[in-house]
Amino acid sequence: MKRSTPTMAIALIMAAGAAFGQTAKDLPVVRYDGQQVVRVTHKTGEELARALELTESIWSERVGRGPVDLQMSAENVALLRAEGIEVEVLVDDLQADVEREQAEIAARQAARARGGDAVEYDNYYPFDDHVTFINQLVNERPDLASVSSIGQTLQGRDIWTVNATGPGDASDRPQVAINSMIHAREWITPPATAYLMESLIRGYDSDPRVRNLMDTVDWYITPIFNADGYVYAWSTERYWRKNRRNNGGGSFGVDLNRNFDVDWGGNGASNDPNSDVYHGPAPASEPETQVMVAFLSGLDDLRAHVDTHSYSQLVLHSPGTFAQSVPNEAELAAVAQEMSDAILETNGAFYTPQRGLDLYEAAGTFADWTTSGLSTFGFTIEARPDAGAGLNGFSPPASLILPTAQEIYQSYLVMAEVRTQPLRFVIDSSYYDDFEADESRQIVFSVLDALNTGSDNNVKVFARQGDSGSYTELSASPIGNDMYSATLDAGACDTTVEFYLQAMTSTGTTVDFPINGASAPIVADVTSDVVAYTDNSETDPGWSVSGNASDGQWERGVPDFGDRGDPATDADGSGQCWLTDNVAGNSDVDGGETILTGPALDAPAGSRVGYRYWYNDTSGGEINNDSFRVQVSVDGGAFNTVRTVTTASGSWRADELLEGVDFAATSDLRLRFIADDNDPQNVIEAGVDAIEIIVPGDCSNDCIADVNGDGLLSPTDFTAWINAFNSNAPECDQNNDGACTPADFTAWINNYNTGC
Ligand code: 0X9
Ligand code: ZN
Repeated sequence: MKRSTPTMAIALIMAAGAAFGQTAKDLPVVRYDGQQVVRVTHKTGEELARALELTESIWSERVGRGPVDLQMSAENVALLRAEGIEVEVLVDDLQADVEREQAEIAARQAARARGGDAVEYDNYYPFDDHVTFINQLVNERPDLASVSSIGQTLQGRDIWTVNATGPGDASDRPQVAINSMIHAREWITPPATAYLMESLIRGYDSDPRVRNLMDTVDWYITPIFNADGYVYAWSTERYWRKNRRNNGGGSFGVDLNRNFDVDWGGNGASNDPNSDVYHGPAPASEPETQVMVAFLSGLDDLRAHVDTHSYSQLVLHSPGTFAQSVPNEAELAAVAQEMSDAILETNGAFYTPQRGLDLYEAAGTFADWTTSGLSTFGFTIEARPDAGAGLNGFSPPASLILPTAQEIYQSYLVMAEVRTQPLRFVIDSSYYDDFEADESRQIVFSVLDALNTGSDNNVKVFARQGDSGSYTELSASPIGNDMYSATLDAGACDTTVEFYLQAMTSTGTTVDFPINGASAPIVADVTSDVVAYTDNSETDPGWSVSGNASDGQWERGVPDFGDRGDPATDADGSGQCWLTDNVAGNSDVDGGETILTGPALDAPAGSRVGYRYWYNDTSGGEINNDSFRVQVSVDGGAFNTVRTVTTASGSWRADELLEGVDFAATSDLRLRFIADDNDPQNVIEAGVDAIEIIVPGDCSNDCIADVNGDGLLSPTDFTAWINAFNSNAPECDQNNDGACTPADFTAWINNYNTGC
């Protein structure tokens, strides 16, 4: 491998002296004038060797097989071309690209709303902001998280590590360790761990899955492992990779991901201090490596670890070199597959699961060391963008930060579940969001063995109306594929339904979900919203299709499943939906817009529109050029765009429109769904289904004496009141004194006579 530091830059580094001011306004000092990033498609080993010889720095994951991304001077690119080697330019002028990125970061920073978090997912943030954000989160919930320095970097910076776990004694809980930013130029990685910390800490109260994982797992999260490198990449040299070791002779940096004591010095690591993959003078020679080794070795039950990198969209597992033998390789592969699936389901991005050595050999990596040295499950994730996206992979557009953080977060959760939970319960919150008062609701969930190998049994649901009293055991019916369904009664408006799931492992242990079942159940709100209109796409109430797209116009039907990112089924299970170009194979929109305009609908004041959509633009061309837009006209007048979706959904998504929008009752509410192909190269697929008009109910208008909630005042409400009294249910309280006493009987009679 070649040295990574452009020679002409050395003097400038010296001139920079100590680098201060980690803000986007200061340009990194090292310049990349005359440098390009190119993709070389080599046809022989000689061609690859020649390209590497002329390379300044290797950017790509895949050296050895297939095309490789290289940073190289324009002159050398010309040389390669002249020698007949196939070269595609990804970044024409790297210095201009660094300046573009820095200007964009500064502009977004300036435009940012005041009072936000120190780190958000709309921009790249320097070291200090990440440290501020960590402290902000920990200070918000000292009952759930703490931060400590596990030791110092070579230059004396703290390696901050957040410990997140639910309240109570965590000493018996297994541990999971996650880190990012081991390679200084991989700026999209700290947002992934920031998102994890934020979701665990801020989601604890509201998300039962998070609560379960916090109450059963002791999390250790190190967002910025190579702190010196990250600070240096912001201040001085944007595409720096290693730590900041002075190797002597003008050479700097040890690759921390070659410095661990696992096949140290083996294939894919270099003994040249100038190399980007320099393994250092000895195994764990670097303070950063030593700190991490000592810290993780001190954990008594480490179940899994992820080292988060970029780019190329991969989930890698051991072994990373042929010299290593890894007894649990098959299990590692199975977990990597689950992680990749979880990522795909989040936003439609595919991360290839594979063995590290099948990518290329790399000796002394962090994740191989956790796998072998600590006998745990270590993974290397390579974040977005995809190697084929034609982008500067270390400086992708900021629009990729949020989807990347979201999908990698899902893979962290799945990995933790597979490695720590005796059973995995999966329930989508859309099944229990907003129960409708006095109605019953079907919930669907799955119960999986750790790796979905064994069988589960005794699946039960326990539920109660309100937040006190005993739970009723409900039968959960198997509906195939490890899935179960149960029907829950909602009870009165403005109350809650509480429930938890239960199953028995193959070894006879009963497990509740969330873990503390009856004492910390899933809580669903009960509202009196009414669905006043539904269109499940089985008939056509008057939709029309227009637009200038040359192919791929909206059609109604049962999805004709292709392999280009369109849905396999409709959204609501009725069979049909609206889809762009409903054919197998080449089914996307081409050359413009296809517009689906709905019939005039009745909508009472204050109502909302619910619908489900599908959107994908995962292959071909530039990402984020195309869009799926939703427009509404409430009064027969102009259409306003109320949604613009540019991130692939990868699954049917539920959305609601007009929430909080003031409008008078209308009989002319119209919807419009536009799938827009701006980039002829790009495959764009869209779908729409399950349109609803939701009319908000007002719980205070509910008649309190209508105890059984059937909308009528009748003697059956008397029996219902007696039952409520006997079970101490919330409807018992007729005089609104917060208690259920015999005085409520007189109150019920009064309420009944008043007729509410
Ligand atoms: O080479 C690395 O350190 C990692 N890739 S990166 O481009 N982010 O530097 C991947 C190492 C994965 N392990 C193996 N390929 N064996
Ligand atoms: Zn890396």
